[in-house]
Amino acid sequence: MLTLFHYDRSTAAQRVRLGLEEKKLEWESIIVDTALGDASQRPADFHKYNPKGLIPLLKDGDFSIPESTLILEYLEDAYPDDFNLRSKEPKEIAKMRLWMRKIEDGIHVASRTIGVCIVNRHIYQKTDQKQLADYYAKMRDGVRKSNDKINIEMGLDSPLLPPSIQAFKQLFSEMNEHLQSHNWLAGNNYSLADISLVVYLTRLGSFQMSTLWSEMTALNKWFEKIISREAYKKAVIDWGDITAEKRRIEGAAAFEQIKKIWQQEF
Ligand SMILES: N[C@@H](CCC(=O)N[C@@H](CS)C(=O)NCC(=O)O)C(=O)O
Repeated sequence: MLTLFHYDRSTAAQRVRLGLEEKKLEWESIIVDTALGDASQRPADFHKYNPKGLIPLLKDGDFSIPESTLILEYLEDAYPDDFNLRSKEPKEIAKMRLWMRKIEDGIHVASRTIGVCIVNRHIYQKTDQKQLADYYAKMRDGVRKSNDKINIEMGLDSPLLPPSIQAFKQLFSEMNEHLQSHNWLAGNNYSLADISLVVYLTRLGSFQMSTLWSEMTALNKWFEKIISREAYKKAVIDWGDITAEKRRIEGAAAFEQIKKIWQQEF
Protein backbone atom coordinates (compact mmCIF):
# COMPACT_ATOMS: atom_id res chain seq x y z
CA MET A 1 0.00 0.00 0.00
CA LEU A 2 1.24 3.49 -0.87
CA THR A 3 1.02 6.12 1.86
CA LEU A 4 1.70 9.79 1.24
CA PHE A 5 2.57 12.24 4.03
CA HIS A 6 1.56 15.63 2.67
CA TYR A 7 -0.73 18.64 3.00
CA ASP A 8 -3.17 20.43 0.73
CA ARG A 9 -1.27 23.39 -0.76
CA SER A 10 2.34 22.20 -0.85
CA THR A 11 3.65 22.45 -4.42
CA ALA A 12 5.98 19.49 -3.80
CA ALA A 13 3.01 17.42 -2.59
CA GLN A 14 0.83 18.58 -5.49
CA ARG A 15 3.32 17.19 -8.01
CA VAL A 16 3.44 13.82 -6.27
CA ARG A 17 -0.35 13.67 -6.06
CA LEU A 18 -0.45 14.52 -9.79
CA GLY A 19 1.82 11.54 -10.45
CA LEU A 20 -0.28 9.25 -8.29
CA GLU A 21 -3.55 10.39 -9.90
CA GLU A 22 -2.26 10.25 -13.48
CA LYS A 23 -1.07 6.71 -12.81
CA LYS A 24 -4.39 5.96 -11.07
CA LEU A 25 -2.56 4.38 -8.14
CA GLU A 26 -4.37 3.83 -4.88
CA TRP A 27 -2.86 5.64 -1.93
CA GLU A 28 -3.52 6.50 1.65
CA SER A 29 -3.25 10.10 2.89
CA ILE A 30 -1.59 11.22 6.11
CA ILE A 31 -1.63 14.97 6.69
CA VAL A 32 1.53 16.50 8.16
CA ASP A 33 1.13 20.26 7.92
CA THR A 34 3.98 22.12 9.59
CA ALA A 35 3.87 25.05 7.19
CA LEU A 36 1.90 27.29 9.55
CA GLY A 37 4.81 27.01 12.00
CA ASP A 38 3.62 24.00 14.00
CA ALA A 39 6.37 21.36 14.28
CA SER A 40 4.16 19.19 16.50
CA GLN A 41 2.32 18.01 13.36
CA ARG A 42 5.25 15.71 12.53
CA PRO A 43 5.00 12.08 13.66
CA ALA A 44 7.71 11.34 16.27
CA ASP A 45 9.87 9.23 13.94
CA PHE A 46 9.45 11.48 10.86
CA HIS A 47 13.09 12.64 10.73
CA LYS A 48 14.21 9.03 10.50
CA TYR A 49 12.56 8.82 7.08
CA ASN A 50 13.21 12.38 5.94
CA PRO A 51 16.13 14.09 7.71
CA LYS A 52 14.86 17.48 6.53
CA GLY A 53 11.50 16.89 8.21
CA LEU A 54 9.68 18.08 5.10
CA ILE A 55 6.82 16.63 3.14
CA PRO A 56 6.10 14.92 0.81
CA LEU A 57 7.24 11.55 2.05
CA LEU A 58 6.05 8.39 0.34
CA LYS A 59 5.90 4.98 1.99
CA ASP A 60 5.54 1.90 -0.15
CA GLY A 61 5.18 -0.94 2.31
CA ASP A 62 8.27 -0.75 4.49
CA PHE A 63 10.19 1.42 1.99
CA SER A 64 10.20 5.20 2.47
CA ILE A 65 11.33 7.92 0.12
CA PRO A 66 11.33 11.73 0.51
CA GLU A 67 11.92 14.38 -2.22
CA SER A 68 9.05 14.94 -4.63
CA THR A 69 10.96 14.54 -7.90
CA LEU A 70 12.62 11.34 -6.66
CA ILE A 71 9.25 10.02 -5.51
CA LEU A 72 7.89 10.61 -9.02
CA GLU A 73 10.80 8.74 -10.58
CA TYR A 74 10.35 5.93 -8.04
CA LEU A 75 6.70 5.57 -9.03
CA GLU A 76 7.73 5.28 -12.70
CA ASP A 77 10.27 2.56 -11.80
CA ALA A 78 8.08 0.67 -9.35
CA TYR A 79 4.80 0.92 -11.29
CA PRO A 80 5.84 0.79 -14.95
CA ASP A 81 2.59 -0.83 -16.10
CA ASP A 82 0.44 2.10 -15.07
CA PHE A 83 0.08 5.30 -17.17
CA ASN A 84 3.57 6.27 -18.23
CA LEU A 85 4.93 9.69 -17.33
CA ARG A 86 8.47 9.01 -18.47
CA SER A 87 9.52 8.14 -21.99
CA LYS A 88 11.65 5.06 -22.65
CA GLU A 89 13.80 7.16 -24.97
CA PRO A 90 17.12 8.16 -23.27
CA LYS A 91 17.23 11.57 -24.94
CA GLU A 92 13.67 12.41 -23.87
CA ILE A 93 14.47 11.23 -20.33
CA ALA A 94 17.50 13.52 -20.25
CA LYS A 95 15.43 16.46 -21.51
CA MET A 96 12.74 15.71 -18.92
CA ARG A 97 15.31 15.64 -16.11
CA LEU A 98 16.89 18.89 -17.25
CA TRP A 99 13.56 20.64 -16.77
CA MET A 100 13.01 18.94 -13.41
CA ARG A 101 16.52 19.86 -12.30
CA LYS A 102 15.52 23.54 -12.33
CA ILE A 103 13.36 22.88 -9.30
CA GLU A 104 16.28 21.88 -7.09
CA ASP A 105 18.59 24.39 -8.80
CA GLY A 106 16.67 27.30 -7.30
CA ILE A 107 13.03 27.38 -8.33
CA HIS A 108 11.65 25.67 -5.23
CA VAL A 109 13.64 27.93 -2.91
CA ALA A 110 12.52 30.96 -4.94
CA SER A 111 8.91 29.83 -4.57
CA ARG A 112 9.29 29.64 -0.78
CA THR A 113 10.89 33.09 -0.70
CA ILE A 114 7.98 34.58 -2.63
CA GLY A 115 5.49 32.80 -0.37
CA VAL A 116 7.15 33.91 2.86
CA CYS A 117 7.66 37.52 1.69
CA ILE A 118 4.06 37.90 0.52
CA VAL A 119 1.98 35.82 2.90
CA ASN A 120 3.69 33.48 5.39
CA ARG A 121 5.33 36.37 7.23
CA HIS A 122 1.89 37.70 8.10
CA ILE A 123 0.78 34.24 9.20
CA TYR A 124 3.94 33.75 11.30
CA GLN A 125 3.53 37.14 12.97
CA LYS A 126 0.14 35.96 14.25
CA THR A 127 1.39 32.51 15.28
CA ASP A 128 2.12 31.67 18.92
CA GLN A 129 5.76 32.84 19.18
CA LYS A 130 6.84 29.94 21.42
CA GLN A 131 5.45 27.48 18.91
CA LEU A 132 7.18 29.35 16.09
CA ALA A 133 10.53 29.34 17.94
CA ASP A 134 10.19 25.57 18.34
CA TYR A 135 9.38 25.24 14.61
CA TYR A 136 12.57 27.11 13.66
CA ALA A 137 14.65 25.28 16.27
CA LYS A 138 13.60 22.02 14.60
CA MET A 139 14.22 23.24 11.05
CA ARG A 140 17.31 21.33 9.98
CA ASP A 141 18.04 23.17 6.76
CA GLY A 142 20.12 26.16 7.85
CA VAL A 143 19.78 27.98 4.52
CA ARG A 144 15.99 27.67 4.60
CA LYS A 145 16.01 28.97 8.17
CA SER A 146 18.19 32.02 7.48
CA ASN A 147 16.31 32.82 4.26
CA ASP A 148 13.03 32.67 6.20
CA LYS A 149 14.44 34.96 8.87
CA ILE A 150 15.37 37.62 6.30
CA ASN A 151 12.08 37.22 4.43
CA ILE A 152 9.94 37.41 7.57
CA GLU A 153 11.75 40.51 8.76
CA MET A 154 11.89 42.35 5.45
CA GLY A 155 8.89 41.07 3.50
CA LEU A 156 8.58 42.77 0.12
CA ASP A 157 11.86 44.62 0.77
CA SER A 158 13.82 41.40 1.20
CA PRO A 159 16.93 41.30 -1.00
CA LEU A 160 16.02 37.67 -1.77
CA LEU A 161 12.71 38.63 -3.41
CA PRO A 162 13.90 40.23 -6.70
CA PRO A 163 16.13 37.31 -7.75
CA SER A 164 13.30 34.91 -6.85
CA ILE A 165 10.79 36.77 -9.02
CA GLN A 166 13.37 36.98 -11.80
CA ALA A 167 14.04 33.23 -11.55
CA PHE A 168 10.37 32.62 -12.36
CA LYS A 169 10.33 35.18 -15.15
CA GLN A 170 13.29 33.39 -16.69
CA LEU A 171 11.79 29.93 -16.18
CA PHE A 172 8.38 30.87 -17.60
CA SER A 173 10.03 32.60 -20.58
CA GLU A 174 12.15 29.52 -21.32
CA MET A 175 9.11 27.28 -21.01
CA ASN A 176 7.06 29.56 -23.25
CA GLU A 177 9.73 29.64 -25.91
CA HIS A 178 10.14 25.87 -25.84
CA LEU A 179 6.38 25.25 -25.91
CA GLN A 180 6.01 27.37 -29.06
CA SER A 181 7.41 24.44 -31.02
CA HIS A 182 6.75 21.46 -28.72
CA ASN A 183 3.56 20.04 -27.22
CA TRP A 184 5.21 19.15 -23.92
CA LEU A 185 8.37 20.04 -22.04
CA ALA A 186 10.24 16.81 -22.68
CA GLY A 187 9.17 16.68 -26.33
CA ASN A 188 6.33 14.58 -27.65
CA ASN A 189 4.90 13.19 -24.45
CA TYR A 190 3.28 14.56 -21.32
CA SER A 191 5.81 13.72 -18.63
CA LEU A 192 7.08 14.20 -15.09
CA ALA A 193 8.59 17.50 -16.28
CA ASP A 194 5.13 18.91 -17.03
CA ILE A 195 3.54 17.80 -13.78
CA SER A 196 6.59 18.94 -11.79
CA LEU A 197 6.55 22.50 -13.11
CA VAL A 198 2.84 23.19 -13.61
CA VAL A 199 2.33 23.55 -9.85
CA TYR A 200 4.36 26.78 -9.82
CA LEU A 201 1.99 28.48 -12.26
CA THR A 202 -0.81 27.52 -9.91
CA ARG A 203 1.17 28.82 -6.92
CA LEU A 204 2.16 32.17 -8.42
CA GLY A 205 -1.36 32.47 -9.83
CA SER A 206 -2.73 32.13 -6.28
CA PHE A 207 -0.93 35.41 -5.52
CA GLN A 208 -2.84 37.08 -8.38
CA MET A 209 0.31 37.28 -10.48
CA SER A 210 -0.82 35.56 -13.67
CA THR A 211 -1.33 38.78 -15.65
CA LEU A 212 2.49 39.10 -15.56
CA TRP A 213 2.79 36.22 -18.02
CA SER A 214 -0.51 36.68 -19.87
CA GLU A 215 1.35 37.34 -23.14
CA MET A 216 3.18 34.00 -22.92
CA THR A 217 0.59 32.29 -25.08
CA ALA A 218 2.25 28.91 -25.50
CA LEU A 219 2.84 28.63 -21.74
CA ASN A 220 -0.78 29.51 -20.98
CA LYS A 221 -2.11 27.02 -23.55
CA TRP A 222 0.05 24.31 -21.97
CA PHE A 223 -1.25 25.29 -18.50
CA GLU A 224 -4.88 25.12 -19.66
CA LYS A 225 -4.27 21.71 -21.19
CA ILE A 226 -2.94 20.33 -17.89
CA ILE A 227 -5.46 21.93 -15.56
CA SER A 228 -8.35 20.51 -17.56
CA ARG A 229 -7.15 16.96 -16.85
CA GLU A 230 -9.06 14.84 -14.35
CA ALA A 231 -5.83 14.12 -12.45
CA TYR A 232 -5.19 17.85 -11.88
CA LYS A 233 -8.69 18.25 -10.45
CA LYS A 234 -8.14 15.35 -8.07
CA ALA A 235 -4.56 16.18 -7.14
CA VAL A 236 -4.68 19.96 -6.87
CA ILE A 237 -8.18 21.47 -6.99
CA ASP A 238 -9.96 18.95 -4.78
CA TRP A 239 -7.30 19.17 -2.06
CA GLY A 240 -7.62 22.96 -2.07
CA ASP A 241 -5.52 25.45 -0.17
CA ILE A 242 -6.46 26.57 3.34
CA THR A 243 -4.46 29.77 2.82
CA ALA A 244 -6.05 30.67 -0.55
CA GLU A 245 -7.90 33.72 0.78
CA LYS A 246 -4.77 35.11 2.47
CA ARG A 247 -2.72 34.53 -0.70
CA ARG A 248 -5.31 36.34 -2.78
CA ILE A 249 -5.50 39.35 -0.47
CA GLU A 250 -1.77 39.70 0.29
CA GLY A 251 -0.89 38.94 -3.34
CA ALA A 252 -3.16 41.70 -4.61
CA ALA A 253 -1.66 44.13 -2.08
CA ALA A 254 1.88 43.23 -3.21
CA PHE A 255 1.12 43.24 -6.93
CA GLU A 256 2.48 46.65 -7.96
CA GLN A 257 5.80 45.99 -6.22
CA ILE A 258 6.08 42.50 -7.69
CA LYS A 259 5.23 43.86 -11.15
CA LYS A 260 8.01 46.45 -10.88
CA ILE A 261 10.52 43.69 -10.09
CA TRP A 262 9.17 41.50 -12.91
CA GLN A 263 9.59 44.33 -15.41
CA GLN A 264 13.20 45.09 -14.44
CA GLU A 265 15.94 43.87 -16.75
CA PHE A 266 18.48 41.71 -14.93
N1 LIG B 1 13.00 19.27 -2.17
C1 LIG B 1 11.81 18.90 -1.45
C2 LIG B 1 11.17 20.14 -0.90
C3 LIG B 1 10.05 19.79 0.06
C4 LIG B 1 9.40 21.02 0.67
O1 LIG B 1 9.86 22.15 0.52
N2 LIG B 1 8.30 20.77 1.35
C5 LIG B 1 7.55 21.83 1.95
C6 LIG B 1 6.21 21.98 1.29
S1 LIG B 1 6.34 22.43 -0.41
C7 LIG B 1 7.30 21.53 3.42
O2 LIG B 1 7.40 20.42 3.89
N3 LIG B 1 6.94 22.56 4.15
C8 LIG B 1 6.67 22.45 5.54
C9 LIG B 1 7.26 23.57 6.29
O3 LIG B 1 7.69 24.52 5.66
O4 LIG B 1 7.26 23.47 7.52
C10 LIG B 1 10.85 18.12 -2.35
O5 LIG B 1 10.84 18.38 -3.55
O6 LIG B 1 10.13 17.25 -1.85
